[in-house]
Amino acid sequence: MTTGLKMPNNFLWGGAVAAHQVEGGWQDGGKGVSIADVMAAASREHPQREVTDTVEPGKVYPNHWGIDFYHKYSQDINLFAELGMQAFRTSIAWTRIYPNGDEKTPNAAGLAYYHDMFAKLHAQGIEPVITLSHFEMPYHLVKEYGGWRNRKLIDFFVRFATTCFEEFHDEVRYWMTFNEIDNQTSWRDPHPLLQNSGLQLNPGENAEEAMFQATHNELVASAQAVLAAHKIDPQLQVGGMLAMVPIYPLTAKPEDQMAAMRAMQYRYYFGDVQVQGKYPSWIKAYWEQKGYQVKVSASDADILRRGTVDYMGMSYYMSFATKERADGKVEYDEAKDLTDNPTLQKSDWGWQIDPVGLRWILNWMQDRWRKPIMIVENGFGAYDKVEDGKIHDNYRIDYLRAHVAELEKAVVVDGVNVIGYMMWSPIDLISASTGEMAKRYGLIYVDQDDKGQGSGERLRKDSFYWYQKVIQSDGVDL
Ligand code: BGP
Repeated sequence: MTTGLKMPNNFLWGGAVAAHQVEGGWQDGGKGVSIADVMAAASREHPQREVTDTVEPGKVYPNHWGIDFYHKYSQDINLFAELGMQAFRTSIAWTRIYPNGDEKTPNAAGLAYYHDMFAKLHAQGIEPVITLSHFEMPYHLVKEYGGWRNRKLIDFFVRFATTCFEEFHDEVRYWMTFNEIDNQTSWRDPHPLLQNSGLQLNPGENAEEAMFQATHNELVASAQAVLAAHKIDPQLQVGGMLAMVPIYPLTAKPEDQMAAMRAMQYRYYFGDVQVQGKYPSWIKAYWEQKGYQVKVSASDADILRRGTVDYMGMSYYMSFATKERADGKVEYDEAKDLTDNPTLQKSDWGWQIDPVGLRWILNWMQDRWRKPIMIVENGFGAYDKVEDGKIHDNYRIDYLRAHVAELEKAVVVDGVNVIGYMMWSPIDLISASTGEMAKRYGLIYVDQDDKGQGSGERLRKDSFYWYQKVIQSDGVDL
């Protein structure tokens, strides 16, 4: 055992999933088709998940079955309670509430499903924490409207959010609008765009300009949702949610420092807008230099100013480094210039492991935004082996222990206002980037392979017992 620092009594220890990665039941209860439902698993021919217009025979669509949480949530919540979880983060699948996204009235069966899930959680003393949009928007909104490039999406999203706040405000206090809205700055890879904002690029279209417009519309929708929530119930806490990835300068060379600062500005302007209610100054200069015509109306600016978030949710998995560009230009495009940090080890999927980076980024967020922070994802994807019904996942325990230790220093030593830690994930689920089951994150093993075959049985891994003690001891027993 390692001795950690005691965390505050009201600190929320928990675990996180997203609806499309666990629920399955993709056509049950009147659910519509989401973007995740038409994403085939990555394969050798398609190293990134392919989006197909219809469900094609021979392709694997793992989100159709998830881990069957749609039917098994009661038993899984019992396991979460045994683990000692105080909070459970999931998303409300938009397509269960508004199957196509543009209906006027919600689907009663979808509302009933989440009412029942929240009742089960409360009966076990577990607080639900809800994301409204987690890579699972209605596919109809992509096909019919072109995704978030279209301002009509603002109204559809706000209608969905308002329905959720009205329905569930007595059951859910903590909300987040868009999961990892910032990962769309990696715009050269089409997937962040498709998964987040349903953006399919037109031939010849400038991807970066399209990204700025779509995400502007999302930011306005997010701010409007915050305003709607506070009007319905001033107790509600609505946060943004960002993938926090420290981008360090590779060396002490001033040009490398400049490159790293630019990369951080570029990725985290979303947080600036959501917390400070306006775009940072660099962005307008940048749009002008590039000749981008991003439509930001006066009323948008007013909504952004008023609809600032109550806290910031974040995921943390890894860090990157960057250096001066070969052409000497100081550009903003982060995706081009990220490089490995030679001081760090990587996971089997090439994700660089950096526990100290968590303490670093928590301090950075506190200094920049001065809002409460909720860690709503942090975990380790790995291949697991079952031996005599046991899973000895020391590598996962090592990862989590090192990260929790740094989180505790950030809170206790540095005074950063972190209100919760929801690890990813209490239970194995479908990987968002690859569609694999084999990339396992869970403390609970699910007997199921990449094709959905297996008994579906749940087994407690060694990490389950480890995290149980962490929670019981308020973070002291690491
Ligand atoms: C985050 C997503 C999650 C989750 C996690 C792990 O970006 O918010 O949905 O999947 O990453 O990523 P992956 O499943 O691709 O390994």
